[in-house]
Amino acid sequence: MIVSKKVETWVKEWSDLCQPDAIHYCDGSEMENQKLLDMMVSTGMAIKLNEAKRPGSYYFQSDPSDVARVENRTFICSARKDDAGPTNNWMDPAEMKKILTEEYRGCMKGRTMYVIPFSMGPLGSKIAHIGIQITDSPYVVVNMRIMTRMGKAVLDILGDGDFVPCIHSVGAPLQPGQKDVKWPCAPIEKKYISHFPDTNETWSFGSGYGGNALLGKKCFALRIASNMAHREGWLAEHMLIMGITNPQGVKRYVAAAFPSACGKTNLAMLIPNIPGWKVETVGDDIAWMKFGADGRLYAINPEAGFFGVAPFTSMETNPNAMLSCKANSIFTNTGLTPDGDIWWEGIGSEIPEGTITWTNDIYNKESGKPAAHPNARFTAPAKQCPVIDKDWENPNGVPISAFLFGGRRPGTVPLVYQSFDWNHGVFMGSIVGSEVTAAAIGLKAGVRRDPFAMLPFCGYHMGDYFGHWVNIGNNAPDVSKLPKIFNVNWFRKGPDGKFLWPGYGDNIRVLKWIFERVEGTAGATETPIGLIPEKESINISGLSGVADKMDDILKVNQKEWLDECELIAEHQAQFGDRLPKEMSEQFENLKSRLNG
Ligand code: TSX
Ligand code: MN
Repeated sequence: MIVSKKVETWVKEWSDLCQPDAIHYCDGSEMENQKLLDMMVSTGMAIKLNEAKRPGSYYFQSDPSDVARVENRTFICSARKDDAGPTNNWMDPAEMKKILTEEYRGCMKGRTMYVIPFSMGPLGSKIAHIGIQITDSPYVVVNMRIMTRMGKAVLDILGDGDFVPCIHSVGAPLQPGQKDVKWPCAPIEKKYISHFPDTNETWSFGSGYGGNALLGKKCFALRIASNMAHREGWLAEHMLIMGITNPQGVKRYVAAAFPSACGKTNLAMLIPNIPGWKVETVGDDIAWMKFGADGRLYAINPEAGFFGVAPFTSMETNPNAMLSCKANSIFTNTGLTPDGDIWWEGIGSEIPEGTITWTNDIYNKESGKPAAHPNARFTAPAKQCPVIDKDWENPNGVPISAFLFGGRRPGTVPLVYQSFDWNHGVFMGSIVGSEVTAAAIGLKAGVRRDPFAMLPFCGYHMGDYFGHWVNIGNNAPDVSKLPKIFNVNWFRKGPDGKFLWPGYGDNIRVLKWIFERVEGTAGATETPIGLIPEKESINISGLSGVADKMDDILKVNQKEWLDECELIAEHQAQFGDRLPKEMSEQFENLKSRLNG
């Protein structure tokens, strides 16, 4: 492979520090991938799944201490603490680099250093960016091969150009003769997921799991890219992208941001319950957006795969996700059945006798322990999704007509409402929140604010981020072509504690209203919080028992919203003088509309 002097020098610098036994430049080929998988099977790190049931697929169990992103070990190392904002951990970049340099010294002893050139976005797209990840984890290599465009073709495009450097080590060097474990990693206090926004770098140490280790995803495509986008005037967002086609064949694309556990992947692959409508998937997690020459906002999915939560994904809740991981997929921390397939809670079938749990025990119902870890994942190639959009790899992206925000809100928030204008929509994004149970966060239960679903992913001050969204509107080439902004809530509950709205495939009824608002053909009623559907402008034909609930599903209650305002005030206060004046104005306007 032809490697530029720049890349060679950089790799030399890191291999001198990390002292691996060998260096391997990844070409991305099928043969290389198979060799790595075979090697991991032979060392016991991976299990090959039954070729007849799950062709080309592999099973991994992580260390029990390394099962999720570690937000308390995630750092934004901007020059000034103020620029990281109140919602990020900050450390001085020089200090962090000093600590990590010592951690990285000799950290790859007994291991191979893999050099992974990757593109976030279609190769050669003007919206795409190239990174190179150094890692000592072969598991990371085979996942990055699914999640990004990876290998030789990327270096060919890069030439001697700039790339985003991503350094990763599991932080578990091997002494001569020391036997490896199936999932090497470092203890929690040695884990660091650090970002240097001023130099576009990511340094990750100590974890092999998901967003901590597959650095193209949350670290680069969101935390670093949000900084690049802020400086350069584009958007790097935690959003799915989907195409919606109406029965007349008119197609519009929407992008949607939801906090975790709201079913973003399910929405991205939704199978409509009303005839003639079609949904196609561009992406399920991240959107990078820039204005096109025609003045519209265009989005690409920077990823090439789905890293989806497995539990409760089933042929009922999301057949397209199940079919995406039918083959050539990686499963981490699911259960493993005796016939060599995977199983998880909510997969839609009884657990086979003798299933092995993610902790490598034989499943025992009485223990109360699940077979799959709640954050168990499938890594599946996007191209295997039955409803992948024909333009999902279009280097120009797809034009976005609407933004959707939402969360799990058992009360207060109606099924859908539209913003009055751009800044009001930005305000709606800025107050996104989701109901969490006490167990999930170890704090008091209630609404957890997750503005734009970017709380764990915005690589700079959240107040400045709101300002950036305001600026995108102010600087838009043509305000009339900006996406329209909506908030949705599939999770409102009635007095009986039951969900009012059927959700899933019936959400197309809401998307239809949004589509028709974009086209200018559906009616809306003004309320203090925004525009809600006119009675009868949401199609509920064929839904039993919903007609009587529509008033509750759509109601905007003054008292509930005045209470909500108290929470919004608390939320806004944390941003201090970095809260854009436009956001304070929006809040004042909301209160006066509620009181008016
Ligand atoms: O993903 C979900 N979506 C979006 C689908 C496109 N979920 C699962 C959330 C956890 C990941 C939902 N859960 C949705 C939803 O729209 N709605 C609900 C709540 C709900 C749960 C069960 C029912 C209805 C609503 N069952 C019956 O009505 C029978
Ligand atoms: Mn996500």
